[in-house]
Formats: sequence, C-alpha cells, structure tokens
Amino acid sequence: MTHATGRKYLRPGALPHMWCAGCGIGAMLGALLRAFEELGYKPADTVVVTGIGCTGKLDDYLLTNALHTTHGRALAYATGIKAFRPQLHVVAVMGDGDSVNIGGNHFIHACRRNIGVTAIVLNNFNFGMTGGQASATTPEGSFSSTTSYGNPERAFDICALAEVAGANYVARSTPYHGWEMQGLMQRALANRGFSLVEVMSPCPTQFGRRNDMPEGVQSLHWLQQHAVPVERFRELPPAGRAGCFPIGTLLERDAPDFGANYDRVRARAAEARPA
Ligand SMILES: Cc1ncc(C[n+]2csc(CCOP(=O)(O)OP(=O)(O)O)c2C)c(N)n1
Ligand code: SF4
Repeated sequence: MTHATGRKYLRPGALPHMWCAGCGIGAMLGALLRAFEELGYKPADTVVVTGIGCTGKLDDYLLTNALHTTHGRALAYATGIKAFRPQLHVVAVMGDGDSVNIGGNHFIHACRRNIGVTAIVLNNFNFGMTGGQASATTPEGSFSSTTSYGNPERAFDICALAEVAGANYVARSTPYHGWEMQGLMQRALANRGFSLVEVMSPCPTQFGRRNDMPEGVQSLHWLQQHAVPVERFRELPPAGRAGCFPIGTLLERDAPDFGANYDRVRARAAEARPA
C-alpha cells in the first residue's frame, strides 16, 4: 500500500495494529484499501461493517465509516445499511467463525437477497481470537484446541455455499497472491448484487502452530502449493484436484438484486409516515 492510500483510509495514530506476526489479516486489509483507491471510493461514501474476532478488529484502523457489530451479525447490519442508504459502498469483513459458523444463517440469507453488499471472509480455518477452536472450515483431520485428535468432520466450502445460496459474484484468493486478491476485490466491489471474496489465510499463532506451520511464511508456502488458478483447476481430473483449491473468480453472474424492491419499500414507508 502506498503512503497516499494509507493516509486516505487509515486513521492517524491507530497503528501499530494488533495482529500477530505472519497473520494474513494485514495483507487482506492492504488489498482492500488498494481496491478502494483504484475504484475512487471516498471514505465518507464507504461503510466497512465488521463482526467480532481478530478479523473483526479491522474497522479500528479505518477512516471510512465503520460499524463494529455483534459476532455473526455483520451481514444483517450491512444489509440494513444498503437497503436504506443504497448510494453507499457497503463492505462486510468477517472471519470464518463470524461468517459461516455463528453467522451462517445471515450469510446464506444475504446471498439469497443478493443485495449490493460485498463480503470479505478471512478464512483462517479456526476461531483465532478465542484460542484456536475448530470452526466449520477446519479441514478434516487437522488439529485445533477442540480437535486434539484430528477434526472428524468435513469443512464447509464457503464459495460453493455462496454460489448455491444465490450470490452474484464469488472469488477466492490468499495473502500469497496479494495483487490478484486486490483485483478480485475490485471486481467484487464493482459487481451488482451480493459479492464474496474468500481469503484463505495464515493464523500462525493458533491454527498454524497446531498443524506444523508455526511461522506465517510456512502457511504462505502451503497456500502457494495448494492454490490452483480456477481455469487450470477445472481441467484437472478428480484425482488431481485432491488437496487443492481453486483461486480466482469462481462465479460471476448478473441475476437481479433486490435494490429496486427496496426503493419501492422506502417510497411506501415515506408515504405512510404521518406528516
Ligand atoms: C455471540 C458471541 N459468541 C461468542 C463470542 C466469543 N468470540 C469472540 S471472537 C470469537 C472467534 C472469532 O473467530 P473468527 O470469526 O473466525 O475470527 P478470527 O478471530 O479467526 O479472525 C468468538 C467465538 C462473542 N464475542 N459473541
Ligand atoms: S490469533 Fe491468528 S488470526 Fe488472530 S491475529 Fe494472531 S495470527 Fe491473526
């Protein structure tokens, strides 16, 4: 991020940030702010809504409008803002715990509504802030503070969930692919309807430490080795896909969002209001 981008979007005096060395949240934030800059977003026209957790602390550092909400509920607040202030750029930034564990219900209904909110989900495969408990994205067989003998469950594919629930734009990236991540965020922000960018990310302090990747750079290597550009991934035979995951734009469509319906609701509510 350039100094100019930092000065435009970061609160003076807010740094240093609270994230551990090697955590992926800072790289994700940098990509998001560069995307804002490229799209010409003004801080006053932009709202960043967060939930709770290490990822949810991100709004502390911003000069944009920011709303720090309850755990799992960021998308409900973001939907309300977009419905009644459609001219604003509304971005919800959440951890995997926030978005698809405690907030799973809000997540699928935000996709179903397909209203113009952009969701950035930092998936670090566990509940980072509270001590590394297993989440719905903890890979099968891996270790967490609540799966000491290996996770017996399968993990959610957050992007597949967003696709079937009705989102218009779905993408995945990693902090290893910082510039591509920025490009995907720009496309997500510019797309009509609900957009998701999943950022698979290192959490060296919790998930990494328990899974032979105690340094952030080891997780970055793991992400580099297992991420496959989606065009190449789709050509792989099923056996070749094992253990890998696709990155890039996984889905882009132009299904109607319900913005026009909310326009009607706002107009009727204004008419019904006593003078
Ligand atoms: C309703 C509610 N339940 C539980 C908590 C405790 N809590 C705080 S942060 C957190 C984990 C957040 O994990 P995640 O969303 O994956 O974000 P990360 O810290 O990994 O970035 C939990 C369970 C809470 N604050 N509120
Ligand atoms: S505990 Fe994990 S997610 Fe939280 S700041 Fe540290 S590395 Fe990042």
